[in-house]
Amino acid sequence: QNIILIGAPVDSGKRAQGCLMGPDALRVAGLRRAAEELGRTVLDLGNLAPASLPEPLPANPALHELTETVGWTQTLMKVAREAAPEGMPIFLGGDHSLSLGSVAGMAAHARDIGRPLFVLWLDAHSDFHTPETTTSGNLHGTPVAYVTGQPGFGAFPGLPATVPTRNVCMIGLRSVDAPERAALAETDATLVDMRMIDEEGIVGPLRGFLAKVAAAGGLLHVSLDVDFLDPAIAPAVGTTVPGGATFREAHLVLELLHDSGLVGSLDLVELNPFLDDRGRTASLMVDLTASLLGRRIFDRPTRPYSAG
Ligand code: DIR
Ligand code: MN
Ligand code: MN
Ligand code: MN
Repeated sequence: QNIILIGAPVDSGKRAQGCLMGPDALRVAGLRRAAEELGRTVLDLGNLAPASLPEPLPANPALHELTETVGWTQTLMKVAREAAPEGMPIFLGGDHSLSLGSVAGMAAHARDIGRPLFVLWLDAHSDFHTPETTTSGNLHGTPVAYVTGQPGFGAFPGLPATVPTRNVCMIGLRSVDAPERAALAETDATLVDMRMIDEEGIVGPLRGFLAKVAAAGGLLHVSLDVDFLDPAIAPAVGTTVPGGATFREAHLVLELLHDSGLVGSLDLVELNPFLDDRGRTASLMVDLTASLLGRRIFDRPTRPYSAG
């Protein structure tokens, strides 16, 4: 299957700047070559720009850069839906507000082909704020709420298809704000926090979710926030939270995702190259992507995921 690289230098989703350099850092770290070495044909669409709205939205002091983020959402929703029939889109962020558009567009694509979209959110944060509950005003904390159809997103494009919260699995959680916790408690999303990973390992919850996706004939979108990873191995992110996924936990997740054959699209988000240390975070994100695309030590018998 072709790989379609989509540069999304979104930097409007939070105050600290630098994620606009993310797509180029991922290219310099060798993303194209890694995919080609695994036998993929790679098409790079270059870096996109946000749509300009006919009129700027009324200034809302509670929300940072609303107009620009809405413009990005329009652009990415459209490009995702158009690219997905041609291959596997990889969205090169850019901060996590790019997922407002990438996931909305992939949900529309999934509806176009008659399959349900599932979302795996690999992140320290749940990103389940709405424009009404956010206290930071940073819209990178809102994409899961938007794509699942929570209220308060009137300024954003209407969704061609929403993702039911039961189709969402979050792994790596360790920073969830009170309104997000309360709202998530009312949903049937699968929530895997770091304590669960400490107690039971990361494989069980992931396999359980993949079995559910397979049983439903689903298409899986993976959204990988740099801060899913422990800051010791991934310093290049503005919102580091201690106690994240280890090097092997992260690779194992992406290796299992490869074996599942269910992944249709990927976001690589929140990489801030200005904060990196000789490119090591960018390189790790590329290596993790290679694991998703089938880089492995030895072949193993594949375990099929089934309803049982
Ligand atoms: C935080 C940020 N919960 C906020 N979320 C982040 O500002 O609402 N997500 N950093 O990855
Ligand atoms: Mn900004
Ligand atoms: Mn995030
Ligand atoms: Mn995060």
